Amino acid sequence: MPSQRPRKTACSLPSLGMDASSLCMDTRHYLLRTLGAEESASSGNSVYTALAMSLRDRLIERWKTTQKKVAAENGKRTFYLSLEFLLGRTMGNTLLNLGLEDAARDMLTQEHRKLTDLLEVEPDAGLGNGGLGRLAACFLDSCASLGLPVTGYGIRYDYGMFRQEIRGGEQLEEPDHWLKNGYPWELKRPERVRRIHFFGRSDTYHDAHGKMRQRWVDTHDVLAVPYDIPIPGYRNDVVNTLRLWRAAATVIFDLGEFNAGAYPEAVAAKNSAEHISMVLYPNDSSENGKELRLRQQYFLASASLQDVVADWVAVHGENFRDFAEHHCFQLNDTHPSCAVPELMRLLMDEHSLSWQDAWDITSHTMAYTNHTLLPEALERWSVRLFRQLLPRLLEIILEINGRFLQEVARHAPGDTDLLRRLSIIEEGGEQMVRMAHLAVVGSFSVNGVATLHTQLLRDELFADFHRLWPKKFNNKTNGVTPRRWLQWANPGLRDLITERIGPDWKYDLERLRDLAAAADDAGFRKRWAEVRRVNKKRLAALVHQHTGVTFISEALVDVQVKRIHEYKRQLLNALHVIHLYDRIKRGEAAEVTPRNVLFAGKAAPGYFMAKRIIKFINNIANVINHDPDTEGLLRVSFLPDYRVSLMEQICAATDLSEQISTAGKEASGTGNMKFMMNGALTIGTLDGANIEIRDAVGPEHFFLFGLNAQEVGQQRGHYNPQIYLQADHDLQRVMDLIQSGYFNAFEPGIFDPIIHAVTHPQDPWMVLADFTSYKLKQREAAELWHDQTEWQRLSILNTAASGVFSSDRTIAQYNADIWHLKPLIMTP
Ligand code: GPQ
Repeated sequence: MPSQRPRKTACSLPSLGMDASSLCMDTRHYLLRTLGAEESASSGNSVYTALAMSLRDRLIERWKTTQKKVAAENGKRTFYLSLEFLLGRTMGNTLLNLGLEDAARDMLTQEHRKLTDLLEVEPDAGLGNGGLGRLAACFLDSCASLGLPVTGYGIRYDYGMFRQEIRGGEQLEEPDHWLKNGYPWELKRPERVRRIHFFGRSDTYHDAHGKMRQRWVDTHDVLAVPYDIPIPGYRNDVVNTLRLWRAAATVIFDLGEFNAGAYPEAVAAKNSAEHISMVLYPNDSSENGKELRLRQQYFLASASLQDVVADWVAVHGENFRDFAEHHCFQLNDTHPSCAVPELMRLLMDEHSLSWQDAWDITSHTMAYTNHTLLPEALERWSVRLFRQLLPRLLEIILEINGRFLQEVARHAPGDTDLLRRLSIIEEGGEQMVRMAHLAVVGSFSVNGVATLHTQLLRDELFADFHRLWPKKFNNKTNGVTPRRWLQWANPGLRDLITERIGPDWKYDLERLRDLAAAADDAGFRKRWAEVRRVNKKRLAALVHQHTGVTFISEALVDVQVKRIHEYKRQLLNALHVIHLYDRIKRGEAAEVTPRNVLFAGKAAPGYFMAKRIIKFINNIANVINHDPDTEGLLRVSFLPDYRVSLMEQICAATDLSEQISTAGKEASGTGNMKFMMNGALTIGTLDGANIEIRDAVGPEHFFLFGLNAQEVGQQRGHYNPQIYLQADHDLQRVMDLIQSGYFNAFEPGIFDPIIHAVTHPQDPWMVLADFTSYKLKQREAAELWHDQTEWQRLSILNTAASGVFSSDRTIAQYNADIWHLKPLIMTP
């Protein structure tokens, strides 16, 4: 073993202090000497940037040590490939994980500044749509906190998720130029740039040994430039990497065109290369099908795999024998599943492996997570587009499919229908590549994200595959990071919990169970309620600031925040709100429990119904909030621009969490977990992780309603909403009110599509079927609210039972069943 003594250098750097005064010195250094700010008149933005730079130095120190350790251990590593990482803000999380929160606060107090103000300067990194992207961010936090050598790979979009404004009750989309003031948390790595091919053709040639081989020629290339974001673990000195790729032109200008006077054309060519990483597609759980999106997908897959393969070759040369033992690629849905044929291509075309050797490696390193059963979200790309854009990849996909179908045919001779169903290529109309089939065939593991969801994958979506390879399928119920979603979002509750049960829960969330005993302690309940009351006041101020709606103090805070989608059934909630209003108007005010109903969420810009639902909610809110009869009884608001940093405030202040999707449609849900962790009670269907939430807290502590997934399945084809309408007089009144134009007095007809959606027999979301049981459960919840002793008791029991929904548990399971990584133990 060669000695590890550091090389002698002219000067060595002292390690950075972790106290307020070191932080203060460094921050002042950056503020005054690097940013050149004036001592007396520095803006919040420059102080934020200077503090971020001091924190980044501390991250980089630990990052280097972690990298060295990973290299020295030479163990297995996982690469999490995702088109989305919904990071939100980074400063607070960094302070929390490095243990520098108090130091930063003290330092700022001395400067007569408030940490809370500074944190507001940071824009959210909105590089994702919703649950899938946020899950990736939670997973990175958990991997680092568990000391697992996991690297995230994604795209550095210039424009993240659009900013939502509400005007006249309608959604307006504004581009989110989140990088406009610079992003102090990233480091550009120009020396690790990669070249990505597009177009061209596949060429057959004979290599030096006379062997016939394929290569991809006449390509148009784009460069992929990596930017690294450090991902710190929770107080363990581990810092992992999120590497995001940005597209750049291969040559700045086409000199030929430039000299011929075609200057604008030359500049345009540069722009067209850079378009690849320009903008995140704002579709959530729905396919988009645009060519640029396929370019993004291949760009990510190719750049990331080239990066990993280059690192391997740098150490092991062209010997790939142990490559599979050292690598796992976790595919976050099918979006990065070009990785399957791309790894084949790199190994065969660029590193001369045989098909069989390349396939052994690929099919033992790829693992696929499915996040939805909705048919509209299952990605399919036309063979025609593939042939034009990625001709060599298509060739490989067709070969994978040919060999796979041969294997199936050996299993089930003569069953041509089975072959048709399993094929990676869909025939019939235009030939399409089924990306989910490609991912299943190419991976050694396929997982769903909640127990019910995985069961439905096995029994329905992938039933044929499951019969073929039962052991490939496994469940990994989602989780959320308790650092951001409890400790950071709810410091009041965090400190109260620690006071009661000690600090161990911060390292093992299942220890929250020790809190259950405190649910019967009146003194503790009182303090619990007080913390939540303060959080609710803060939320009320936020809602007032952004919507002008004044929440009723001490009233039940009833919240549904998530992407707007018909399957999530914001409409069911809206119908219930109208029902409450109707009760007030018809003289039952005394029986209505005071309630603030909060909605928030973005609609995909091209999703007509989702946008109309936003308009519907806003019109309802407008009528109700302006009717004096509702004073002190009912307030409704739609908070614009829902994002990670808003959820941090919302989840800490919610009493009743609405998880009301049509059973069988929400793969898991993760917002449901954030609310539970912070002590909300849930009203929900037997869908996704709701089922596991209910099991964990106890069925008697969960407001369950609605059809289950099996019943929804049975109704399909003979669903008749009229039956439900006729059976519930309250529902009839609600529909009549909408029909009468009560909520659209000056906008005739605008809610006809909504009336049609819920009343026609093809409504796949069966909104009316669940109305009556929803209404009755809501009434139960409202009654319980009057018994504050019992409500607070259940609130504590929810938090106490939420430990299993830590993403640390999820990641530990990924590691035990799929990745098999050895945790890094960092010793100082
Ligand atoms: N999910 Cl396929 C998304 O947020 N976007 C997507 O494109 C797809 C799934 C969600 C899914 O709807 C939720 O039920 C899950 O909790 C979440 O992924 C994470 O698994």
